Amino acid sequence: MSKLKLEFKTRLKSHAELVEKTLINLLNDITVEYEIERPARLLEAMRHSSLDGGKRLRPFLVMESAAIFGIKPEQAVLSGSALEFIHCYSLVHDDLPAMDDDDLRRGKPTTHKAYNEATAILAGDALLTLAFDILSREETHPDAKTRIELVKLYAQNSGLGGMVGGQMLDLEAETKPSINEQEILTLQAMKTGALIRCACEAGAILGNASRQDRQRMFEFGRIIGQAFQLADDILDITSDVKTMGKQTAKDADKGKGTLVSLHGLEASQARAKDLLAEAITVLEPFGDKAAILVEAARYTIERKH
Ligand code: GRG
Repeated sequence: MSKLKLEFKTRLKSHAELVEKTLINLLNDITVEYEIERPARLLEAMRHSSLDGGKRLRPFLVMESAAIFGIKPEQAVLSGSALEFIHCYSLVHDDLPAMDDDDLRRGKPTTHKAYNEATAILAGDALLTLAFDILSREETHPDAKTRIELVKLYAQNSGLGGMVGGQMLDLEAETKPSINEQEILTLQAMKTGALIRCACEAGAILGNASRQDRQRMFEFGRIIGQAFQLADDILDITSDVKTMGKQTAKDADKGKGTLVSLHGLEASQARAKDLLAEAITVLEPFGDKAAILVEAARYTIERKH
């Protein structure tokens, strides 16, 4: 393994540990400022939904994007954790019977299976709102304008014109006889890509990057968001439930339109490689400072789960 790959793996692990510690702390029993009480069952369901699992890719991207602009992991971890909570909420709601109706997530029973539907809905709601509480806190960033910018970024990427909107398009697509490439790209850019792009741009915001550099991080995030979903669609076919910790072969079962179903496996694998090359080109102006992010892009595409 190359020295760089090893460093990437070490950082992926150490960032994930820092995120885990932070999430545990954010979900402790003690109420904060305006809270009245933290109901035990809801807190437990939120812990079940977010602790001890997942690759923590989104917070990793926040921390490593911020690192390019001289921000330490400890200074970016709260923003990363807020994004991870939004991601976890989306998984909990996506697994509900009204949506994907899944029993397994991150190798564990889904939240509605471990608790019940009502509790899972509330756990998702509370994770989402907690994310915005975190963003508003001074510990997240000392400058209030930066915090507002983060709030706007997270809200717009996770809501109507981002992830939630993408999920709506995805549900609608299931009822249509066919879906074309542009429709697939749009819904995937929203459903999955938006949070990944958000992670990369958040790093630039935390680091007070120039307009041009922020645009570069936006572009990098857009490309790897697309690559991430492509990899997910490929893994849906080539991997198994044990490796993924979630049900596979779902897209084909549902007759779901994906780029893989449209172009085939080989062409999709080639497209993923092209996207990696594009992502690397975008990072070129940052030189060695972006070496870990280049590895992150590689990992996004070559990951096994
Ligand atoms: C319900 C509002 C709402 C949105 C749902 C996230 C999502 C949108 C749907 C999940 C369905 C899905 C499998 C999408 C493919 C990409 C994806 C988000 C995979 C899971 O992300 P990973 O691989 O998961 O980063 P871990 O568990 O590693 O965090």
